[in-house]
Amino acid sequence: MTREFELITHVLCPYVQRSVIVLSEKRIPYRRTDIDLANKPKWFQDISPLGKVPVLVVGKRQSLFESAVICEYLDEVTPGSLHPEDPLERADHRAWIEFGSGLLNGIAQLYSAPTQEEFDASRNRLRIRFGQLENRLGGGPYFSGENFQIIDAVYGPIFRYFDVFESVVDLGILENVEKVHMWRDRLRTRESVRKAVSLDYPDRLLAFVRGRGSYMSQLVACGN
Ligand SMILES: N[C@@H](CCC(=O)N[C@@H](CS)C(=O)NCC(=O)O)C(=O)O
Repeated sequence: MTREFELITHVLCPYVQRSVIVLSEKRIPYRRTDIDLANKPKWFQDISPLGKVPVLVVGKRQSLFESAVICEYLDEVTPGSLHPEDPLERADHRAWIEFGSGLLNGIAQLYSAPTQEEFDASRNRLRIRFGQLENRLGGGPYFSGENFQIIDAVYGPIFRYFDVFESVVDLGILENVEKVHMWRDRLRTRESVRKAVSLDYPDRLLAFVRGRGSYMSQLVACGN
């Protein structure tokens, strides 16, 4: 494979982390370019139809957007596979990857909720979702058993939010979900997952949440 890859990223973005983890798992060389999403460069807007990261620039002319698409593409153009061979199982993984994107939206609602009432409502919705995930999981250690796959790259960044949040505030969301816990623990120690963010990620994430002016901003400020 002789293509050159550049990943356009943001330091906090969980969708970026998915692509970074897949790049790392498949040992694909690439260049990473962080951008400021509050001040998007014109060249970025030209290659990102939705104005979102990640974008994967392939060679000199082509680029891809949407993290799930990027992960599958990277998987397909390199040896080995991080996606199930069986079409039904693959489709099921895609569905649960989408479920993971829903969880990310739920987490954003949680840390952005302006009032305690809305925060509690977001928290309850997330509890229900993680209960559904618990019911779907098998014996582990990864989503589909022994092998780390794209879907594991999707959930590593989701659980990372809770690692950081729970270091300063007791959210009580991931309760009574034993399989989720075991999966989360396994992902936390996976090298590709650990190294998908910089060492100062927890501080940056907490600073970001403190700056939201939300109910959770206050909780994080008190607990820190
Ligand atoms: N569905 C997209 C979501 C990507 C996304 O929401 N990225 C956020 C950062 S985490 C973004 O770039 N937001 C910029 C904006 O909406 O202006 C994917 O999977 O790639």
